[in-house]
Amino acid sequence: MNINWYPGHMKRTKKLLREQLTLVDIVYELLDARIPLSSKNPDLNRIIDNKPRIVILNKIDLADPMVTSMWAKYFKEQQIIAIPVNTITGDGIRQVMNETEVATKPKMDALAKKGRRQRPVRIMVVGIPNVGKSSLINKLAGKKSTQIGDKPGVTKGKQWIRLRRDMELLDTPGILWPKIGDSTVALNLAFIGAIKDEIMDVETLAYRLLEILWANYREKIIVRYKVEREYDIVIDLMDHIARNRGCVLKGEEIDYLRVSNIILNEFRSATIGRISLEKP
Ligand SMILES: Nc1nc2c(ncn2[C@@H]2O[C@H](COP(=O)(O)OP(=O)(O)O)[C@@H](O)[C@H]2O)c(=O)[nH]1
Ligand SMILES: [Mg+2]
Repeated sequence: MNINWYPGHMKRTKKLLREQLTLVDIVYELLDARIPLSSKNPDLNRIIDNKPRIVILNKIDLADPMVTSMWAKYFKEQQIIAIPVNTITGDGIRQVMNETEVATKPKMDALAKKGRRQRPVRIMVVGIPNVGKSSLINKLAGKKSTQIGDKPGVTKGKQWIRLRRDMELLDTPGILWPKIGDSTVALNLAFIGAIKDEIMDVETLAYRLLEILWANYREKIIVRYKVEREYDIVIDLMDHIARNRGCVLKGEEIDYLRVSNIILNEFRSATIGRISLEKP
């Protein structure tokens, strides 16, 4: 279904990830707050082993705040630290740093006890494409951070970015492949734009999204598209939105491609409102 993730590519990605993991003390697992399950790679648990991990629910500015709170609670109940973050504004970043200190303290204390030289905590970011890894690295690095040159024994080309006196970050994130186990996951990833629209034609994709929004976020659709009556048939609702937005071709024919792009774009930019597609 997603042609970019053929087995050979997955195998190479996994190998690289394992190599990167040997270098760090803690992993930041980035998820999209709108679809925390669909944007998760369940294989990561096995690959990380017992390394400390912090789940970062990213793009909270686009997600339904009530649902994001439910997710934070859900992860907490499973003894997993999960922090809602906006990597563009930096909301939640301070909490990430505080939790990093707490989560790595046992290991750093143990090293000190063994008489090892004190060194900064080493961190890396992992996640599927488009979840915000580069944005997070940039935000964490900030302006003041200093690049630290290659170290002996460290994979060539890798750079460490000093975040604080006691923390450094690998400048290249670990890339995870999305786990497209069923069509719901594929759809969720396509809705947020994490995988190419090509998995399905844009019109079907927008139609499927509109079905979900009409069922779960009806109020927002009513307000955004000036809906004035009930629609039992979603295609009729789509026609209404098209006419409302002037997506009409010659002879009063509906321009489905144009209205579909409008719906997808306005969902992805949260112009329709802050919407989550998965609840715990
Ligand atoms: N609204 C919003 N957009 C974000 C956030 N974090 C990242 N993005 C956007 O998501 C897109 C993908 O981000 P990027 O860092 O390149 O993802 P990567 O592929 O995981 O490295 C970019 O357009 C970012 O500007 C966030 O917290 N909120
Ligand atoms: Mg990137």
